[in-house]
Amino acid sequence: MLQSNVYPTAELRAADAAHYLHPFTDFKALAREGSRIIVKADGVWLWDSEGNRMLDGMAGLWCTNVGHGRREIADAVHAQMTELAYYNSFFKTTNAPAIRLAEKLAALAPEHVNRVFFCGSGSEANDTVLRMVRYYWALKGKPSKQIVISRRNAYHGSTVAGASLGGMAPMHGQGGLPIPGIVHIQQPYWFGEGGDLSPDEFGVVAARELERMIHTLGIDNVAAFIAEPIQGAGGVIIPPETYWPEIKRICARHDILLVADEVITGFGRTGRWFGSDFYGLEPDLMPIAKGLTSGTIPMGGVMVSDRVADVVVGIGEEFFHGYTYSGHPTAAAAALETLRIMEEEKLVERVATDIGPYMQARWTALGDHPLVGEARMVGLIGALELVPAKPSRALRFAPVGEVGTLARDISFRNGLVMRAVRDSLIIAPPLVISHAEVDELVRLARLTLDVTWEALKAQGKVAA
Ligand code: PXG
Repeated sequence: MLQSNVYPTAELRAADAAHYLHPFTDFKALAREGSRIIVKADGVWLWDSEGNRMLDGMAGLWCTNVGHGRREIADAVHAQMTELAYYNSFFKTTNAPAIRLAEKLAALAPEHVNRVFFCGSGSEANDTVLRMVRYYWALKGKPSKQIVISRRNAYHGSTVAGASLGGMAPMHGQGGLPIPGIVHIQQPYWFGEGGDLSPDEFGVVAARELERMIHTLGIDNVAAFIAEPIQGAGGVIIPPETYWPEIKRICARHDILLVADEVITGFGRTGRWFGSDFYGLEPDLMPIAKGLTSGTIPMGGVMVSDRVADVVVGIGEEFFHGYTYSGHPTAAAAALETLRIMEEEKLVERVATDIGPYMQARWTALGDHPLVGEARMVGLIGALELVPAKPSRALRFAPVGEVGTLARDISFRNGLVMRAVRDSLIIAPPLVISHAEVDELVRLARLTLDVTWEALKAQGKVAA
């Protein structure tokens, strides 16, 4: 067992506050409250420097799909680093793990997707997307097709292109984003924005906004539409069934490239290898990252369809784009081992037919709690919408986000890591989670709801 005195928590926290600028963090609040120092992880479990054990309901940050502490990946990385830790893929050079990984990804991806451009993260993948779609249309003799349409409350990364493609208003508010040439339409968030429409009616209405925007901008000016098959960071927004077929129709009709951002939905999260398989999207480009290496080593990529590759590879001369770490051999070795584990342990099938349905049944049963307006889950990605009263979707907590954060903090204290988005709680556990661990996760989630409910009752924010 971990001993808290092995890690000098107070000293580490002081150094953390003095020197380490954390991502997406309110620095004053962090310095006031002190950070939690994670020191060890195994399977679905995390330990902090004070010896507390927590169930990792978020698979790290939607990425440790094969579970923490996989020695096989450490061994593969060790072996690769001993042989060739790094070399680049510029100047007509390459390396064996990157080649094997590209070949493997082509085999796993939908039929019409057979190539990959490697990079270091999901954000870099989406920077690549922006450059590649514009390059594609220029090569096709349509250089005016420059604009990418995305959605409000989408998340596509934190670089300038990633944050611009994303639809997060607070991110746009810092630093004058989005950059020109990127516009945003309605998201298919029925629970929050569907009004009096049925989910199916709303799905069509939200999708048709794409068609309206294409007409407003002019077909000759629109390069692509980008979207996550299921929005992750935006709050696990699972679109109504009518949404994707209508989007597909609109993209095909107007000759707009469809980009499915698979950074979260890729690698088994939905019970298929890709969210695009789950929804039958047939996208032109698929940014990937996270689960590709199960979060062990940073790596991303853009999977490229034959339609785009035939132009970029077939007609193009040199695409002036690439990263020092494109096709990094050590990262590729981690990815190959991750994919080998996924196949050996049949993790995708497991999510589709075993642990997925098991968890969905238990998770959605939390919908009976007085605090829960909707409990939704596909594969192993889900959310609970917290509301002050039932059955209405119209009643919400004000100000938005306070109750979500309160519940998230209570959940941490109970030993379950969930993520809060607005006033919802998000879950996306490692795909290796056992049935007993699902039972424990759901027990802790219900405990969190009960404790939150009592706290809100004491504050007069819900009916007694
Ligand atoms: N696309 C999607 C769909 C993502 O979810 C990125 C791109 C960017 O990937 P990188 O590797 O550059 O971070 C992401 C990342 C959250 C959270 O709080 C989600 C992400 C990143 C950080 C925080 O839910 N998703």
